[in-house]
Amino acid sequence: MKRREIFSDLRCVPPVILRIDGRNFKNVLSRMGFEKPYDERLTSAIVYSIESFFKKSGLSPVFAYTFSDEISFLFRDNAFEGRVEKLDSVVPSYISSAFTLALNPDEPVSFDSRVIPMHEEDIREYLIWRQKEAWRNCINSYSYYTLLSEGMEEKEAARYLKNKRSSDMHELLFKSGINIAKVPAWQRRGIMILKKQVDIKGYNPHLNVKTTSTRTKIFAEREIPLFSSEEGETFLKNVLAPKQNG
Ligand SMILES: Nc1nc2c(ncn2[C@@H]2O[C@H](COP(=O)(O)OP(=O)(O)OP(=O)(O)O)[C@@H](O)[C@H]2O)c(=O)[nH]1
Ligand SMILES: [Mg+2]
Repeated sequence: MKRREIFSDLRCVPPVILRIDGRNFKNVLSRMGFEKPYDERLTSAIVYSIESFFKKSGLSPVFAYTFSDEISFLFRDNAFEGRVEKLDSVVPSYISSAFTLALNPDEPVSFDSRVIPMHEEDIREYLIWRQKEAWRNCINSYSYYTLLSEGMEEKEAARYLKNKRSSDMHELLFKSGINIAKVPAWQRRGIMILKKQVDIKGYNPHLNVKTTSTRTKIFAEREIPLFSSEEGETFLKNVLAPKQNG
Protein backbone atom coordinates (compact mmCIF):
# COMPACT_ATOMS: atom_id res chain seq x y z
CA MET A 1 0.00 0.00 0.00
CA LYS A 2 2.84 2.37 0.82
CA ARG A 3 3.75 2.33 -2.88
CA ARG A 4 0.46 4.04 -3.63
CA GLU A 5 1.61 7.19 -1.85
CA ILE A 6 3.03 8.29 -5.13
CA PHE A 7 3.20 11.99 -4.33
CA SER A 8 5.02 11.72 -1.04
CA ASP A 9 8.43 11.92 -2.72
CA LEU A 10 7.57 14.99 -4.74
CA ARG A 11 10.21 17.51 -3.70
CA CYS A 12 11.24 21.07 -4.41
CA VAL A 13 14.62 22.73 -4.10
CA PRO A 14 14.89 26.01 -2.17
CA PRO A 15 14.32 28.85 -2.42
CA VAL A 16 10.58 28.27 -2.56
CA ILE A 17 7.62 30.53 -1.98
CA LEU A 18 4.54 29.01 -0.49
CA ARG A 19 1.35 30.98 -0.94
CA ILE A 20 -1.81 30.20 0.95
CA ASP A 21 -5.20 31.79 0.39
CA GLY A 22 -8.38 31.77 2.50
CA ARG A 23 -10.93 29.43 0.94
CA ASN A 24 -14.23 31.04 0.08
CA PHE A 25 -13.41 33.97 2.39
CA LYS A 26 -15.78 36.31 0.55
CA ASN A 27 -18.71 34.35 1.96
CA VAL A 28 -17.09 33.13 5.17
CA LEU A 29 -16.06 36.65 6.28
CA SER A 30 -19.39 38.07 5.28
CA ARG A 31 -21.19 35.46 7.42
CA MET A 32 -18.85 36.38 10.30
CA GLY A 33 -19.94 40.00 9.98
CA PHE A 34 -16.55 41.43 9.03
CA GLU A 35 -16.47 45.02 7.85
CA LYS A 36 -16.09 45.65 4.13
CA PRO A 37 -13.87 46.21 2.30
CA TYR A 38 -11.29 46.05 5.13
CA ASP A 39 -11.65 44.83 8.66
CA GLU A 40 -8.78 45.40 11.06
CA ARG A 41 -9.81 42.26 13.00
CA LEU A 42 -9.15 40.07 9.97
CA THR A 43 -5.73 41.61 9.34
CA SER A 44 -4.77 41.38 13.01
CA ALA A 45 -5.80 37.72 13.11
CA ILE A 46 -3.75 36.96 10.00
CA VAL A 47 -0.73 38.83 11.36
CA TYR A 48 -1.12 37.06 14.72
CA SER A 49 -1.24 33.69 12.92
CA ILE A 50 1.91 34.47 10.94
CA GLU A 51 3.77 35.68 14.03
CA SER A 52 2.77 32.51 15.83
CA PHE A 53 4.00 30.51 12.84
CA PHE A 54 7.41 32.19 13.02
CA LYS A 55 7.65 31.68 16.77
CA LYS A 56 6.16 28.25 17.34
CA SER A 57 5.85 26.13 14.22
CA GLY A 58 9.49 25.07 14.19
CA LEU A 59 9.72 26.28 10.60
CA SER A 60 11.77 29.27 9.67
CA PRO A 61 10.59 31.39 6.76
CA VAL A 62 12.70 34.38 5.71
CA PHE A 63 9.61 36.60 5.50
CA ALA A 64 5.86 36.47 5.06
CA TYR A 65 4.01 38.96 2.88
CA THR A 66 0.27 39.31 3.31
CA PHE A 67 -2.73 41.24 2.02
CA SER A 68 -6.43 40.42 1.90
CA ASP A 69 -6.76 36.68 2.64
CA GLU A 70 -3.44 35.54 1.19
CA ILE A 71 0.03 34.96 2.66
CA SER A 72 3.30 34.27 0.83
CA PHE A 73 6.16 32.70 2.78
CA LEU A 74 9.73 32.44 1.53
CA PHE A 75 11.67 29.34 2.60
CA ARG A 76 15.36 29.01 1.95
CA ASP A 77 16.20 26.30 4.41
CA ASN A 78 14.90 23.14 2.74
CA ALA A 79 12.00 22.79 5.18
CA PHE A 80 10.67 19.19 5.26
CA GLU A 81 13.52 18.38 2.90
CA GLY A 82 11.49 20.05 0.21
CA ARG A 83 8.56 17.61 0.44
CA VAL A 84 5.73 19.36 -1.36
CA GLU A 85 2.93 17.44 0.36
CA LYS A 86 4.30 18.39 3.79
CA LEU A 87 4.67 22.08 2.92
CA ASP A 88 1.27 22.22 1.27
CA SER A 89 -0.47 20.64 4.22
CA VAL A 90 1.36 21.71 7.37
CA VAL A 91 1.58 25.44 6.62
CA PRO A 92 -2.10 26.08 5.73
CA SER A 93 -3.34 23.85 8.55
CA TYR A 94 -1.12 25.67 11.06
CA ILE A 95 -2.42 29.05 9.88
CA SER A 96 -6.08 27.86 9.88
CA SER A 97 -5.64 26.66 13.42
CA ALA A 98 -3.90 29.83 14.66
CA PHE A 99 -6.51 31.97 12.87
CA THR A 100 -9.28 30.02 14.61
CA LEU A 101 -7.59 30.47 17.99
CA ALA A 102 -7.32 34.21 17.35
CA LEU A 103 -10.90 34.79 16.32
CA ASN A 104 -12.92 31.94 17.77
CA PRO A 105 -15.20 32.05 14.71
CA ASP A 106 -18.58 30.29 14.44
CA GLU A 107 -17.39 28.04 11.65
CA PRO A 108 -14.15 26.32 10.61
CA VAL A 109 -11.94 28.07 8.06
CA SER A 110 -9.47 26.66 5.56
CA PHE A 111 -6.66 27.90 3.33
CA ASP A 112 -5.50 26.48 0.03
CA SER A 113 -1.79 26.27 -0.70
CA ARG A 114 0.73 26.16 -3.52
CA VAL A 115 4.47 25.71 -3.66
CA ILE A 116 6.28 27.98 -6.09
CA PRO A 117 9.91 27.10 -6.87
CA MET A 118 11.93 30.31 -7.15
CA HIS A 119 15.29 31.64 -8.22
CA GLU A 120 16.80 34.16 -5.80
CA GLU A 121 16.83 36.82 -8.51
CA ASP A 122 13.09 36.42 -9.17
CA ILE A 123 11.87 36.94 -5.61
CA ARG A 124 11.57 40.71 -5.99
CA GLU A 125 9.59 40.31 -9.20
CA TYR A 126 7.26 37.87 -7.43
CA LEU A 127 6.67 40.41 -4.64
CA ILE A 128 6.11 43.25 -7.10
CA TRP A 129 3.48 41.06 -8.77
CA ARG A 130 1.66 40.28 -5.51
CA GLN A 131 1.85 43.91 -4.37
CA LYS A 132 0.27 45.02 -7.65
CA GLU A 133 -2.52 42.59 -6.88
CA ALA A 134 -2.85 44.11 -3.38
CA TRP A 135 -3.29 47.55 -4.94
CA ARG A 136 -5.75 46.30 -7.57
CA ASN A 137 -7.66 44.54 -4.85
CA CYS A 138 -7.69 47.71 -2.74
CA ILE A 139 -9.01 50.04 -5.39
CA ASN A 140 -11.48 47.45 -6.71
CA SER A 141 -12.95 46.53 -3.37
CA TYR A 142 -13.31 50.16 -2.24
CA SER A 143 -15.05 50.93 -5.55
CA TYR A 144 -17.26 47.86 -5.34
CA TYR A 145 -18.51 48.57 -1.82
CA THR A 146 -18.94 52.26 -2.63
CA LEU A 147 -21.25 51.31 -5.50
CA LEU A 148 -23.20 48.93 -3.25
CA SER A 149 -23.57 51.64 -0.62
CA GLU A 150 -25.01 53.87 -3.32
CA GLY A 151 -27.69 51.28 -3.99
CA MET A 152 -26.25 49.25 -6.87
CA GLU A 153 -26.88 45.47 -7.00
CA GLU A 154 -23.86 43.17 -6.50
CA LYS A 155 -23.87 41.77 -10.03
CA GLU A 156 -24.37 45.18 -11.57
CA ALA A 157 -21.49 46.65 -9.54
CA ALA A 158 -19.19 43.80 -10.57
CA ARG A 159 -20.15 44.27 -14.22
CA TYR A 160 -19.75 48.03 -13.97
CA LEU A 161 -16.20 47.71 -12.61
CA LYS A 162 -15.08 44.89 -14.89
CA ASN A 163 -13.27 46.93 -17.51
CA LYS A 164 -12.87 50.18 -15.62
CA ARG A 165 -9.47 51.81 -15.64
CA SER A 166 -7.90 52.56 -12.31
CA SER A 167 -8.12 56.33 -13.04
CA ASP A 168 -11.92 55.97 -13.47
CA MET A 169 -12.14 54.18 -10.13
CA HIS A 170 -10.05 56.91 -8.51
CA GLU A 171 -12.55 59.41 -9.83
CA LEU A 172 -15.54 57.39 -8.66
CA LEU A 173 -14.09 57.08 -5.16
CA PHE A 174 -13.07 60.72 -5.00
CA LYS A 175 -16.65 61.77 -5.76
CA SER A 176 -17.75 59.66 -2.77
CA GLY A 177 -15.22 61.33 -0.52
CA ILE A 178 -12.58 58.56 -0.51
CA ASN A 179 -9.02 59.52 -1.43
CA ILE A 180 -7.68 56.05 -2.18
CA ALA A 181 -4.08 57.30 -2.06
CA LYS A 182 -4.64 58.18 1.59
CA VAL A 183 -6.15 54.93 2.91
CA PRO A 184 -3.79 53.09 5.31
CA ALA A 185 -0.59 51.79 3.69
CA TRP A 186 -1.31 48.18 4.75
CA GLN A 187 -4.49 48.24 2.67
CA ARG A 188 -2.71 49.60 -0.42
CA ARG A 189 0.62 47.77 -0.16
CA GLY A 190 0.21 44.81 2.17
CA ILE A 191 2.18 43.87 5.28
CA MET A 192 5.61 42.28 5.58
CA ILE A 193 6.41 40.08 8.58
CA LEU A 194 10.13 39.78 9.25
CA LYS A 195 12.72 38.50 11.62
CA LYS A 196 15.14 41.08 12.96
CA GLN A 197 18.17 40.75 15.14
CA VAL A 198 17.94 43.13 18.07
CA ASP A 199 20.49 43.88 20.77
CA ILE A 200 19.27 43.31 24.31
CA LYS A 201 21.19 45.32 26.87
CA GLY A 202 21.57 43.77 30.30
CA TYR A 203 23.71 43.75 33.40
CA ASN A 204 25.68 40.95 34.99
CA PRO A 205 25.70 41.64 38.76
CA HIS A 206 28.30 38.94 39.49
CA LEU A 207 30.87 40.46 37.19
CA ASN A 208 29.49 43.98 37.60
CA VAL A 209 29.50 44.56 33.85
CA LYS A 210 26.98 45.64 31.27
CA THR A 211 26.12 42.91 28.75
CA THR A 212 24.70 42.86 25.25
CA SER A 213 23.09 39.83 23.69
CA THR A 214 21.34 39.39 20.37
CA ARG A 215 17.79 38.11 20.02
CA THR A 216 15.65 37.42 17.01
CA LYS A 217 12.36 39.30 17.09
CA ILE A 218 9.40 39.15 14.77
CA PHE A 219 8.14 42.44 13.33
CA ALA A 220 5.05 43.18 11.28
CA GLU A 221 5.81 46.13 8.99
CA ARG A 222 2.56 47.87 8.13
CA GLU A 223 4.18 50.77 6.28
CA ILE A 224 6.18 49.24 3.50
CA PRO A 225 7.40 50.93 0.33
CA LEU A 226 6.36 50.10 -3.20
CA PHE A 227 8.53 47.11 -4.06
CA SER A 228 8.97 48.43 -7.60
CA SER A 229 10.44 51.74 -6.38
CA GLU A 230 14.06 52.48 -5.52
CA GLU A 231 13.14 52.60 -1.84
CA GLY A 232 11.44 49.24 -2.25
CA GLU A 233 14.55 47.78 -3.87
CA THR A 234 16.66 48.83 -0.87
CA PHE A 235 14.02 47.55 1.55
CA LEU A 236 13.96 44.15 -0.15
CA LYS A 237 17.75 43.95 -0.32
CA ASN A 238 17.72 44.16 3.46
CA VAL A 239 14.90 41.65 3.83
CA LEU A 240 16.64 39.20 1.52
CA ALA A 241 20.15 39.73 2.85
CA PRO A 242 21.78 36.40 3.77
CA LYS A 243 21.87 37.30 7.48
CA GLN A 244 18.05 37.09 7.55
CA ASN A 245 18.41 33.53 6.37
CA GLY A 246 18.35 31.59 9.61
N1 LIG B 1 -15.42 41.56 4.75
C1 LIG B 1 -14.13 41.48 4.41
N2 LIG B 1 -13.80 40.67 3.39
C2 LIG B 1 -12.50 40.60 3.06
C3 LIG B 1 -11.48 41.32 3.72
N3 LIG B 1 -10.29 41.03 3.15
C4 LIG B 1 -10.56 40.14 2.17
N4 LIG B 1 -11.89 39.88 2.10
C5 LIG B 1 -12.61 38.99 1.17
O1 LIG B 1 -11.76 37.95 0.79
C6 LIG B 1 -11.87 37.77 -0.62
C7 LIG B 1 -10.56 37.28 -1.12
O2 LIG B 1 -10.63 37.05 -2.50
P1 LIG B 1 -10.47 35.61 -3.11
O3 LIG B 1 -9.44 34.84 -2.36
O4 LIG B 1 -10.27 35.80 -4.58
O5 LIG B 1 -11.93 34.98 -2.92
P2 LIG B 1 -12.47 33.85 -1.95
O6 LIG B 1 -13.91 34.15 -1.66
O7 LIG B 1 -11.60 33.69 -0.77
O8 LIG B 1 -12.46 32.56 -2.87
P3 LIG B 1 -11.29 31.45 -3.08
O9 LIG B 1 -10.02 32.00 -2.54
O10 LIG B 1 -11.24 31.23 -4.56
O11 LIG B 1 -11.77 30.22 -2.34
C8 LIG B 1 -12.26 39.12 -1.18
O12 LIG B 1 -13.10 38.96 -2.27
C9 LIG B 1 -13.01 39.77 -0.07
O13 LIG B 1 -14.38 39.55 -0.28
C10 LIG B 1 -11.87 42.17 4.81
O14 LIG B 1 -11.06 42.85 5.46
N5 LIG B 1 -13.21 42.22 5.11
MG1 LIG C 1 -9.51 33.41 -0.91
